Amino acid sequence: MIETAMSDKALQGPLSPEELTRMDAYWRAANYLSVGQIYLKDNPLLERPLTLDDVKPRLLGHWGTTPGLNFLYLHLNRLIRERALNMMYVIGPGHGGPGLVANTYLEGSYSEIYPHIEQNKDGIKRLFRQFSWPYGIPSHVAPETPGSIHEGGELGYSIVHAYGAAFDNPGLIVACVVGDGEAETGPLATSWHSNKFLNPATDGAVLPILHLNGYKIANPTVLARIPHAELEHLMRGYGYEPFTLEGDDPMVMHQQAAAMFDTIFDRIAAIQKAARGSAKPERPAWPMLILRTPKGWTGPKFVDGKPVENTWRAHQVPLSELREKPEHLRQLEDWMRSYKPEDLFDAKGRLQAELADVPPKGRLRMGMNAHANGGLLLQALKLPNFRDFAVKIENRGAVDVESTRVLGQFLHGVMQANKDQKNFRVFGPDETASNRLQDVITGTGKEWMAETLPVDEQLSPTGRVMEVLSEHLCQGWLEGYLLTGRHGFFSCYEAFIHIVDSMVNQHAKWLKTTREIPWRKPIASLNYLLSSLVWRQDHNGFSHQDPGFIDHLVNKKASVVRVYLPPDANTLLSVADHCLRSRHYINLIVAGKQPAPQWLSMEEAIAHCTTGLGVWQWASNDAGDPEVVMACCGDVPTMEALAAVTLLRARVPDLRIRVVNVVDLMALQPPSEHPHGLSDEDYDSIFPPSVPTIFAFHGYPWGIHRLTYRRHNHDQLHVRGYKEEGTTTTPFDMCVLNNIDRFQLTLDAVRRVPRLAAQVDAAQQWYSEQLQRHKLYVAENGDDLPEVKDWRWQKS
Ligand SMILES: Cc1ncc(C[n+]2csc(CCOP(=O)(O)OP(=O)(O)O)c2C)c(N)n1
Ligand SMILES: [Mg+2]
Repeated sequence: MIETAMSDKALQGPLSPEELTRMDAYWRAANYLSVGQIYLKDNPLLERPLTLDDVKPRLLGHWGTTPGLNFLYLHLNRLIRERALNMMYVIGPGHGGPGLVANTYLEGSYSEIYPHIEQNKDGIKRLFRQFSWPYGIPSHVAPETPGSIHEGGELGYSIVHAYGAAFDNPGLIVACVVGDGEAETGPLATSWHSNKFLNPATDGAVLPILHLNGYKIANPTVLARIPHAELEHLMRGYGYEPFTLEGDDPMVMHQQAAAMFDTIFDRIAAIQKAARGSAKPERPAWPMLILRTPKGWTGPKFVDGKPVENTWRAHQVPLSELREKPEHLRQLEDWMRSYKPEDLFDAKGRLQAELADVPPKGRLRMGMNAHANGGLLLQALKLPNFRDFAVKIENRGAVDVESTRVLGQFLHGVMQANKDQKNFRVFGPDETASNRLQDVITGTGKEWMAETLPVDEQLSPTGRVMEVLSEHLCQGWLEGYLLTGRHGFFSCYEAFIHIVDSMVNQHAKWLKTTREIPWRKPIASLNYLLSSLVWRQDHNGFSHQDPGFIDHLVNKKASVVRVYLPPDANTLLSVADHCLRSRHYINLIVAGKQPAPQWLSMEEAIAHCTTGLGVWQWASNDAGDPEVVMACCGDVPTMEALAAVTLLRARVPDLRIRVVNVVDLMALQPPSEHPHGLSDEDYDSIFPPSVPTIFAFHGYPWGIHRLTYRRHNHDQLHVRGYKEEGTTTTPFDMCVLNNIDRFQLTLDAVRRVPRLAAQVDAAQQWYSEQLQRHKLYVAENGDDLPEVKDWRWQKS
């Protein structure tokens, strides 16, 4: 029989003395198992006095946030059990990994997923030993942790992930713990606004819980050191109804937490009921909780004479010199025994039977929530036939089309086909229409729960296009949406996608790791369209010119990233269809929105995308034996390369030119590096090792060198690309500034083909004249030379 002394105050509240006793014991069990994971490799139930042999050689982990996380998990468990709620958790301070491992172990989900971690003494010993241990489990709420979609390693994304999970999941409640340090980050600060995009009738609920333990690693937190009223005003200003729970007496806190959570969940239920019975749901003031408890609650109060509990010193491992200071070992033992493990576990190491009913059962356990293993719930998208959206090609390059506008029509088809299934959304930082995808908005509108005015267009509380001027929110919402088993598409200006570089890193890590965890099922890929490209920043200039996201992604694990640069609308359609069907990748599509020539019929486009790169026979005259390969990747570089081919033909009519276009960038890498890599034989037959290749690339030229440095023709590969020269100027002048223009490519070819050595001086002279003509013309007229602007492809 577990017994606990109680003050009068602790008896006041919704919990009966028995339930209060049980809940506190359960919390102690979670805290005990958390401390055990950080410190012990043996003697898991403290059946004998603790010795240094029981302690891990390296003490790694974070205690400070953990008792608060355990407290919240406990009280959420009670709500789930009493109300049969469908709830998942997102833990911003995911460094409190031991707490989540402890709780999923106590509720049984951990042992179901990892049967070797049994519900007995041996199991607890393994549970302790594996934590932060080589080839064991990481110290954070990692992909290995049951019930998680969020590692919380890089702080700032908890709320945005929680909202992404809640969209289109009307039955789901996402409890989201936000660290008070985490709350200082930019992405988190803007994430509160997600409530303007959540429809209480058709989406689920997010309960943000600000974990105000007062400290970060080495400092107080801003939100803990402003007057409490100011903090509540801040939350009200963000549109929430704040509830505050503050204290450090566990029994009193349990009662107050139970009462407050009852009120909060009544509020959520009332909001949803009202919205779901209304023709026009309004934006409610959703409840949020401020939990003000000590950092390192219930841990050592003082160590070496310095205060630890309720200070930043509690952040990681409060007693870290066990080997040097016998006093520390004694303190650790006292600390662990203060939870009374002998009351919590039976002689075999099983949780006492009377505590077994504290957590919910089966699928209701947060560690077992199917939404947190989104691949389990994933339904394939219904895709219209992308061929139906094809651009007709009568004469190659004869008609200009905005390729992304065609994509927008296809995406509109995708949106309509999945209207009832409600598992597809498009995200963008206020640029969907600017990137010419506006057709996707038609019929469904843009999600908007804030005020609307008569001047507004296409805003709707049930919109499926998500537009907010925060790349962080777009990225994070989409990640949360994908991780819970849905599909999406993110379009962004090329230069500004770098804002989420770091978030992409984290998502790529998640994908890489989960691929290796058998119980995690594959999820839909994260699809990017980058448009408003470096070469066509007519309105903006240098600030908007940066193709470096390609380089950023290429660093990631080959099993995770795919990069496509379709040269025209039909290849773009084929690539987009492929990406929407794919699983567990990050797909990057780079395609222009400006009117541009169209090259391939639909069937040719499909064949080209299937091989990833190939010879464009219709543009080549090499008869299988080229003297020069003109390679290109990206829409503008493709046009310049083809224009250079026409100029070369005029200068050297008998020059045997091969044109190669690359649509799948990773095909350039050897297959040992990337699964899309062309075999060396195929590569050598396309880029013969002894033949010079002039390569016009959309991005930074070094990227191509890096991908091909092991290829046999690498010494013959000469790449032109963006080299950080730019301003507000004409489209062709951008090419000239970066030496990727047709005149330069023509000169490059003449220079590199040995047979043309005698012509190099003349070609150099011609090149200088062209540039002079170009410069004078654009400076005088503010526009490109007519022969450039009106250039059209001609076969001969
Ligand atoms: C973006 C980011 N910057 C810095 C860190 C390093 N870091 C890890 S924990 C931490 C303090 C977090 O404080 P808080 O959010 O209050 O968490 P808690 O107090 O609950 O541990 C910091 C700065 C990080 N993980 N992510
Ligand atoms: Mg904190």
